[in-house]
Amino acid sequence: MNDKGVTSSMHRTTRRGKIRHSFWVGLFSLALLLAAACGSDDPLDSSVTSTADDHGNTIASATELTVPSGLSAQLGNTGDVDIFAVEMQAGVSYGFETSLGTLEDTVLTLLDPFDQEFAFSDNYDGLASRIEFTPANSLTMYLKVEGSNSNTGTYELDVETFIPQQVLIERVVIFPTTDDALETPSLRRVAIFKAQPGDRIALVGTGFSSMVQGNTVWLGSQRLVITSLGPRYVAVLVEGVATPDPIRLTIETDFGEDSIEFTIDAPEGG
Ligand SMILES: [Ca+2]
Ligand SMILES: [Ca+2]
Repeated sequence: MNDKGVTSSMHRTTRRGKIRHSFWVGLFSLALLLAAACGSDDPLDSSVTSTADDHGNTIASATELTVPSGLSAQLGNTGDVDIFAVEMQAGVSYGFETSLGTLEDTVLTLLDPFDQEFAFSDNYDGLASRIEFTPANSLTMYLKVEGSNSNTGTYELDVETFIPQQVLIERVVIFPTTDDALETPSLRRVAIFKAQPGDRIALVGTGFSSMVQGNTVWLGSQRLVITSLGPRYVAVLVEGVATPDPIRLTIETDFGEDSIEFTIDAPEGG
C-alpha cells in the first residue's frame, strides 16, 4: 500500500474506500476461483485445445475414412500417431498416399483389427509414403500415419481405389549416383542394357508395387537390393559376377512379373 502511514481523515476515507474495493475484488476473485474449480472436470482450456490431437492414436479412436477422399492433418506432439479406419472390399485395390506439409518424413502402416501389420511404406518418391493393398476378404483395416523419428508437422493423406496395371519393364536407366533419398531418376533417360556391380539402376515401367516388400528384383539368380522407388520406377543396386552373356533382369510383384536381358559388365580395369 502506498498510503501506509498517512493519517488524515480524508485519506482514511479513501483507505476505507480501497478496503471496500478490495473486498469486492476479493469476492470476485473467490467467485472466479470457485467457477474454475467447478469447471475443472472439463480440463480443456484454450491453451490445451490448440495442441489437441486431430485424429486418434488407437484403433478404438480411429477416424473413419471415406474412399476416395483426401484430408489434411497434423502430428501435433512428438510421438503422436494418427489412425484411420477404412472399410475395404474384397478384391479392390486401395492406394493410401501421404504428401508432406511441414512434416518432413512419414511412415505408413496398414493394420488389421488385431494390430497385425499387413503393409508398410516409409519412402515413396522421396520421404512421403504410399501403401497399396488388395484385401482377399471385405473387412475394416486401420491405417497408421507416423512421423519418421517422431517428427511432427502437417501432412495430407489421399485414399483412392485403382486398377492394377500390367507389370512391364519399359526400360532400365542409370540412377543418380548421390545418396540423396529425394533424388529421382530422369525417367526419360537413355535406356541401358548393362551396368557394373555397385551401379545403381532404375527399372522404369508400370505395375510396380509402391512398397519395397511388394517388389522382388533378380539379376540372374542374384536378388538385388531396392534402394528407392516412386511413380513408375524401382531403383536397385547391381550385384553379381560379370558375365559375357546377358542374363535376365526380373521384377516380380503380387500382380505379375516381367523381365528383360541385361549384362553385368566387368568393373573398369578388372
Ligand atoms: Ca493422433
Ligand atoms: Ca518416410
